[in-house]
Amino acid sequence: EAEEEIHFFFPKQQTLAIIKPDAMAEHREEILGEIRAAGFSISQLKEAVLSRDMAEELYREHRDKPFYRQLVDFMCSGPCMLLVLTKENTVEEWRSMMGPTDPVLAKVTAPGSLRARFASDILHNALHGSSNQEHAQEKIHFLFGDITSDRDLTSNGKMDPTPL
Ligand code: IDP
Repeated sequence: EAEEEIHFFFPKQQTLAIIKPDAMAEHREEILGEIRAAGFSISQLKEAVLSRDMAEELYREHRDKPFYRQLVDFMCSGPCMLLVLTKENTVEEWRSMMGPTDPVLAKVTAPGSLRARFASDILHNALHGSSNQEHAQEKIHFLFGDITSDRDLTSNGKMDPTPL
């Protein structure tokens, strides 16, 4: 009797990841390496200095938080790397790979996570990742516009910086 192979197809999902200004100089190549090693496809990638307006829009959901102004200042303080990551369950997997928001907590509960390793404090925490699929789609569209081709830049190494 022939064995039947059962395939489960999970639709690929996209998330927005950002290497924040604090991690760009020292840790960007290592972070990109880890992203690739974890099996994410990097379907979009660009380096940019966010304008104030863009940072405000990116974190619009946090506009009433006490740290909103600091957060916007920080996100505009230098170049970021903006990435669209594609994988199964990518929103959740990328958040789990980043670890908790506060590196103090991350070091205790997720010592191998990227924030445990690379974040300085709860504000300067190295990385962004969308919290759900709806935000991911909205912010990807905001930062990249209509993505027509789903390029896989995973093995492409470096790209020329593309200022916004
Ligand atoms: P997340 O990035 O882990 O999803 P959020 O609560 O969505 O965390 O906060 C967005 C960003 O705002 C954080 O990544 C961090 O940079 C900053 N942030 C969050 N909480 C605080 C805080 O209590 N003080 C200062 N900055 C904060």
